[in-house]
Amino acid sequence: MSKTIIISNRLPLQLQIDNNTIKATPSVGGLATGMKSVHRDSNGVWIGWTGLTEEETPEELVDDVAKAAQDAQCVPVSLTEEDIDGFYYGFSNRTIWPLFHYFMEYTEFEKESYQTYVEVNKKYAEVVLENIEEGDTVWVHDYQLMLLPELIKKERPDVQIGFFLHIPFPSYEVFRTLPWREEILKGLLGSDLIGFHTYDYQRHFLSSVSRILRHEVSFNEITLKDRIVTVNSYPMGIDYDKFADAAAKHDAAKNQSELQRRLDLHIDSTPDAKMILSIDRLDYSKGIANRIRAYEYFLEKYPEFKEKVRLVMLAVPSRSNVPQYQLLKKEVDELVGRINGKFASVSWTPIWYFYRSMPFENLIDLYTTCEVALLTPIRDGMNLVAKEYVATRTDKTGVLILSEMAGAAQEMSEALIINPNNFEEIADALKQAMEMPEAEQIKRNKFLQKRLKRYNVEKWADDFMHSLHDTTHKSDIVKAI
Ligand code: ADQ
Repeated sequence: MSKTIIISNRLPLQLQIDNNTIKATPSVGGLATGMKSVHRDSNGVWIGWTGLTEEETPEELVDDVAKAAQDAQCVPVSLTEEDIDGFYYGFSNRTIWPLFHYFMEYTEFEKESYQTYVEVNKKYAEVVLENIEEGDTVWVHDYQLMLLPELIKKERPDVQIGFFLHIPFPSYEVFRTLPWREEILKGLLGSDLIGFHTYDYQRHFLSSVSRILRHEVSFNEITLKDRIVTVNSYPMGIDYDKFADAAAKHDAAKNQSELQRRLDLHIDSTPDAKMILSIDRLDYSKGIANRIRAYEYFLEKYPEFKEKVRLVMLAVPSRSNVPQYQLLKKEVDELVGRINGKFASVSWTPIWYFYRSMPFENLIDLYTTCEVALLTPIRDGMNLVAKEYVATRTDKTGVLILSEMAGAAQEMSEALIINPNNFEEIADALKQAMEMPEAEQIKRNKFLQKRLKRYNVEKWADDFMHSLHDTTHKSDIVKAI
């Protein structure tokens, strides 16, 4: 029976060693939840790294790692510390991530880390090739594995390969600066279908393929010697019901979390104050420092809102081995300290800053309690937090302020869309959000919710898989000609 093999840098489960035994916990990110149903229904495996390096895994636990992965229908790729250094912290996060998010000044071009990226992509390919059977379909995810499609196609031309990029694809003028631009494009073209979140990323990719590799490109197809590669956009959705149901249960719950009790205490003490929420990984692409400065500007421009607002900012630690992330952490700490010092009164702290990951229940507490969400990425492939916030607004109140640089902005025009570099616009949007009548909030969120519910993550995965299966027919036609 044919199956779908999913491949991503990390597996949808986290392995840890606790008391010399392997502990597995499921990952909760967008990719893991999104692909859950494809994974479950396809009787296929998910291939990726467990989070434990070879050095961290004692010899006697190697079989237990494989067993824990197998129990979750997964196959681990074994990586060393050196691999992770060059492949993950190196080429993926110091070259591709900043370049594809237009942070040229952070982009490092290092031959050694590219070399490790090549070697690690080969390690993934080895595991994939060991697990492929005739008629299987392969779905590769994200920027860490852009060479993988070609490596698989070379050995198994019979296998249907899909690739989805979760981050933006930059314009040709930016992409062309990459010393390994041809290798990356050729790697991706091993796929039969390449998917992006938005039409713009798709367009940028096609333009790079036509200018750098000189392949014939028409509309959304690239013609190679022996086959056609289809390129299309599939805006990723969320598990809408999971968020909406959790929010409905939250509203009805008698036993509230400690966080919710504390939030309620503050609401009781200042009933006419509003809470503005922001949630992201601590990443320079998310525009966190700019957001704090824009909030400061808002308090200066509209001082009547002092003591009437509170910015609740949740940042999840991320890639803390990369120097830019350490600098950003310092910058955010200082900004929060400075602004709280400048504006705070005995009864009011303008910014509540949490630097940690939070359990799902607490995310729901924050989503459902805060009247405004302020998401200001400088660049963002999609931004699922924007969608999750809207999905949890059970009574349809709440205002979403969203950067036009997030892929999500293209589908969420009822939000207040801002340019994250324009403090004037952000301050005015905050004022508009504070004063927006409830009827208008409801009207806007009604449209947003309807769209998010219809095009949820399952539909996204289904659409991609259907298109991937359709590409078989196109390539058969080319072969027949
Ligand atoms: P990310 O950059 O990680 O993803 P995002 O899309 O916002 O960004 O997803 C973050 C996820 O983590 C959300 O599902 C959110 O609920 C969760 N999360 C955030 N803060 C948390 C916290 N403190 N504790 C626990 N969970 C938290 C990349 C791209 C995005 C793209 C996604 C999916 O950069 O642009 O939308 O992939 O393709």
